[in-house]
Amino acid sequence: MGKTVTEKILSDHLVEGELEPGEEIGIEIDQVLTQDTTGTLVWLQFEAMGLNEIQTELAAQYCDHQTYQFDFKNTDDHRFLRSAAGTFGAYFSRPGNGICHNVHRENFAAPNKTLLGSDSHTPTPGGLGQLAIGSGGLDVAVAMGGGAYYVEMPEIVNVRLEGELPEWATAKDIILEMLRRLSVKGGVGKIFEYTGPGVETLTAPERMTITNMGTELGATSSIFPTDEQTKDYLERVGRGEDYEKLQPDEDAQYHDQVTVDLSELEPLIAKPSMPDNVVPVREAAGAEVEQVVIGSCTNGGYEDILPAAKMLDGRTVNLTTEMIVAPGSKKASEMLARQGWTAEMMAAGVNFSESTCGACIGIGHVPGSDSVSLRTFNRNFEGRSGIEDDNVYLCSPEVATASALKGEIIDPRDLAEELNDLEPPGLELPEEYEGAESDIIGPDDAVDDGLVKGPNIGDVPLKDPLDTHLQGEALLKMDDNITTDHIIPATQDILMYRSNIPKLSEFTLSRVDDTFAERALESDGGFLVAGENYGQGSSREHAALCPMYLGIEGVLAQSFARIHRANLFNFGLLPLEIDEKAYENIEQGDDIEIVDDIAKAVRSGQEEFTIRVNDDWETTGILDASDRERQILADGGKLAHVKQQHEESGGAPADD
Ligand code: MIC
Ligand code: SF4
Repeated sequence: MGKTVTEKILSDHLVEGELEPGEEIGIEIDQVLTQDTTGTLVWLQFEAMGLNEIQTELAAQYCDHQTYQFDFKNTDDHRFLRSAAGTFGAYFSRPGNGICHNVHRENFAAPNKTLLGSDSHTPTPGGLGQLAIGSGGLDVAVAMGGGAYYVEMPEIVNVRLEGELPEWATAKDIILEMLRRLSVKGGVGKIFEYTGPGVETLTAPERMTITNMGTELGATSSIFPTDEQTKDYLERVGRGEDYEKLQPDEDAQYHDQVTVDLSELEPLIAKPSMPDNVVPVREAAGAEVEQVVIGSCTNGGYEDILPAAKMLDGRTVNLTTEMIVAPGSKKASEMLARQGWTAEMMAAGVNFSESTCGACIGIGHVPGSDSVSLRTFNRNFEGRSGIEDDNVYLCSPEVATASALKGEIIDPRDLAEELNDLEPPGLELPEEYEGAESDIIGPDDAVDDGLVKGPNIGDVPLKDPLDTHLQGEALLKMDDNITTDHIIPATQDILMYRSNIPKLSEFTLSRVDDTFAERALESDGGFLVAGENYGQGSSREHAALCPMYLGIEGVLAQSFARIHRANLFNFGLLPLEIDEKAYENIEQGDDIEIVDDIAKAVRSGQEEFTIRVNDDWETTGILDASDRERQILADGGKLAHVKQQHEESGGAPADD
């Protein structure tokens, strides 16, 4: 039987298991990436496991999320990351050099390789035929030490692209259309593999906008085949030799198919406050816009900003609208500056930011109260922009720029009609992605100054092995689609404690209930209760580690998002699936008891657990876990488990 592109890469990298959907597989990782807000824990855990040298072909440490360094704690984190990269053998991308996904695709991403990253948008280079997966930091640390990465074999869905995009419709509209149809849960347990005649009409950067935001579908990854467009992009970034042809076999079998006719697409927009709340721009038109931001790992590339620059050329941003451009990489910034576009945009009223995630997680450019902000980003979860009750819309750079010119949400086709001389800017790649390389320090050039830890950088707390008996209060009951931004928000006041777990834990779930952390600490153990898709969004393992630190024993939810579920195992928290009726009947404050001898039952492979509520009624919780995950859970989390394995074997941290 023929193979899909995903199966081809996976079979080349398979070290354990079979490529059967739902089965756990172990794969070898070629490249890893990590960033500043998840990276400190990655290296602290790498160190705690007794590892001393990177074993993957390539490891890259980026400093991109909090580059303004408002607090010495951020600066100390960056210094620690530089020293860790140097000590253990990773590339180091300096603060301000750009967003990890943008810099990685320009410098290292390559077809037919596997990439694991401690950031949920790691699948971005899927647009170049790389199989890239986001995970918690501990999984990245293990992979860096030479251990396999374990993941449930996803179903492979064929996304067949037909036709060609009409004027003013963009790659962003393709992924927004996918979100409109499938929702933020639609990709859980799936890899979206793009095929069909529409593929060759899209340049590699356009493909990477789609694979980047496949994360918002909840997908394990998204990938394109490789072809002349891939080769062309790799040549322009100066790495033509990395090209490999990768196409699905003609008789490849997919588990499902979605067809998108590109020629039927129009400019779309995701309304507040979920990326799947998608409508045609014309349905949202007329709302006054106070802020427009172009940037992020989704649409912050040179190719994304150039159309905006062309649309702004000789025009002025509306007087009551602020327009900010934050290029995704310093190279993009440098190129736009050298070509004169930066000056044109500034003259039009644009405010330039350094190359950073920044506003995407509420660090800088926080919208005003009761105002609309239009962003070319990938997430608009409530409060993520840095203000509660925000009104953040997600759209393409073209829609964002048209709206900045008009001062209200407008379909660029309608603005073109109003202005007469506004031409569709189209998409143009530079001859060569040219820029200074001074901000990437290779492992051989690193300054050897040991691990430099500031006073805010603590140890990673460990959990005891699983108890035989679990009982405690349902400390918090939550709705569907709770994001990791709810569990551990990423705004500046909180982000600076990412390397200090006792302090960071004080903010756990504060966005849902600001008494939670105190109540959790006071109670002796306890549970979280949630609806569907609990823990969607970011890969931050702090969203499992902090509840663990506060004494939470487990989460009872209708379903879990993939990365967060893995993080719960990694930190020894019991993730039990409950049905809708149980979810409805359990109230916050109820007493929850897991009746079975939990440690024994988890190790032995038991799937159904009896949950007794208020010593009054019972329901069943399902533990859907592999043998490996069960051992990790029972040992009190992956760090304890891997340390033990490593000591026993004296070798690589294989955690099986
Ligand atoms: C995000 O987009 O939410 C982040 C911030 O990039 C996170 C990583 C983090 O929490 O540090 C992600 O997507 O994994
Ligand atoms: Fe950075 Fe935003 Fe991309 Fe996350 S989604 S990596 S915060 S730009």
